[in-house]
Amino acid sequence: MIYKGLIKKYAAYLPITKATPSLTLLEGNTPLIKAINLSKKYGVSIYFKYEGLNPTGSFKDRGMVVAVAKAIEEGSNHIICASTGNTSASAAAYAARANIKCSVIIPSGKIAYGKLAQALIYGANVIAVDGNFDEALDIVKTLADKYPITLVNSINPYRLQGQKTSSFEIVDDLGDSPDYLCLPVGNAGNITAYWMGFNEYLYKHKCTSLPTVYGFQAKGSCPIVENRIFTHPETIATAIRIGNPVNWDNANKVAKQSKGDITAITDEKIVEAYKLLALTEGIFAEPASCISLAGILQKIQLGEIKKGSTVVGILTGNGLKDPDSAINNIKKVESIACDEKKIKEIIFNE
Ligand code: AN7
Repeated sequence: MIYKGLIKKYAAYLPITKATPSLTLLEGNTPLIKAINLSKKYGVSIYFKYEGLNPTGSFKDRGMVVAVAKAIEEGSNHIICASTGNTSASAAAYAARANIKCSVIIPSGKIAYGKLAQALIYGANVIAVDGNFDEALDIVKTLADKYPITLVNSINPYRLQGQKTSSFEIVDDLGDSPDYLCLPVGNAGNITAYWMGFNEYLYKHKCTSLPTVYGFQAKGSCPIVENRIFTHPETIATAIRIGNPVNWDNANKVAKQSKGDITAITDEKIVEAYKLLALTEGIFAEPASCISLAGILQKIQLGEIKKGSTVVGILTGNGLKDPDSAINNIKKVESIACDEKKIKEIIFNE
């Protein structure tokens, strides 16, 4: 059957009515890639859900397509969000597709270059502020309360509805839930959405069990782990540089109900995993996404992820979003004369 996008495919599971406009960039339907080399090394079946292959290069498209379709159904012609980058790229693309206005507020200097390029080329009204994500979100909430403009951050319940469809795809691919699900946590919308998805599939007898969910925050930006607001969150993983998560309570509920937890990973370990994923599996994901692999390795080492089990790590965003992180973390390329002998020496001596 030809794939017609997430809303069509999962209409029965989504808050869709006859009045919901059909909107799609053919989001979802992303590959679940087995990490063949890492699985062999650790004796664990490790799979990656490569959400970086969505139309704007991140998982945000799943929720955004539903949020924008519902906004239009409800008569809105202008959406707004605060963003660490990926939400703004996605909002801008779907607004362009649907022919409505989009305004995005981003923390100045703290979003990856590719994401900024996307928001601009899709024609959003991009406002960079001297402040972090949390401060930008406060303003967006106030504006959406006062004026006729629809907020599409993950406070908007349609976002999580769309995002839960990734769980359906994982179960459909594996034949059941994995033993463990590992993913990054920023605003904790995604972890909440995945849990909803697995529970809904369990209720509909599409799977027989639920995964243990392990969420990971960056050490310099881990409000849920330390149970305090971070007023100055810092991490190389700018996507999850969030100090006061919207879905904080839900993240704790998911951890408790699934017998998992939310733990912190240092930037050093994130960068290690970022390189390892590309080098050993040929998969390029942005730093925030690679916290999933860093977390998997930590849980294997601690014996919490057992040998012989099945693990799914969520790679939330494409590595191409953030070329600076790659270039800054690998040795510099020096240019030399275009000379066969010199090049030969380098190639065979490396
Ligand atoms: C690649 O774009 O919050 O825990 O404004 O871009 O659901 O917030 C991005 C979050 C993980 C965290 N990985 O997901 C934004 C934004 C990537 C991300 C997360 C984000 P949530």
